[in-house]
Amino acid sequence: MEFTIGRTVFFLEEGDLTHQETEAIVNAANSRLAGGGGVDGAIHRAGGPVIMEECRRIGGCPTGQAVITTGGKLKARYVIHTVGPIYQGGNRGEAGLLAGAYQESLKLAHKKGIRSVAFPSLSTGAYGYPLEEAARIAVKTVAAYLRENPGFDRVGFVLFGNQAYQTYVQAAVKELTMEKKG
Ligand code: AR6
Repeated sequence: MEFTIGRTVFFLEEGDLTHQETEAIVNAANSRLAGGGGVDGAIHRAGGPVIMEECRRIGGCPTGQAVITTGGKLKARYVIHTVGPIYQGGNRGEAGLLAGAYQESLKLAHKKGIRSVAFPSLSTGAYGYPLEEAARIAVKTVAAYLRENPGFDRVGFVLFGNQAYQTYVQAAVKELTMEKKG
């Protein structure tokens, strides 16, 4: 599914993020940049050891921030590693940190002149963020950033599995329809 936000195509796809041909893909990393399971594991497996070598040199990334490495053997030229919050009930600043992870990833892409970016659903696997609430924050934050920063051609989400895909579609329809109404 695709929407237009300013001059940017905002897309939602079901699939595997590691197959994306956007200039950058975003990794749901941990603050030590130590690798792990989920999308992080898949990215390092598909991209090869050069990504981990760069992660080691960078050393770490605080929650809600982002860093960038090469994409190694991936089709994407870059991997932006960001760290979403571990969900602890919702009263520990999780929403702000999750929004921050999306914003900082896009800020870093923008600074590097990257024109297309694909995100996974940050924090909704091992980090336990409830999917609907995370989808709402993700779509709202990325859409707001694209409205204010016109430098991107394509930005969107690659969702793993139909449930995640449908949840993001619902969040996007709601958010972008509300926008049209005013
Ligand atoms: N493509 C797209 N989405 C994927 C893929 C894939 N190949 N694989 C999994 N997902 P998670 P988190 C989805 O756990 O919750 C790691 O160990 C998955 O279904 O990858 O932010 C890190 O090292 C889920 O919807 O990330 C950290 O320690 C979403 O990606 C920790 O997990 C995020 O799930 C980060 O946890």
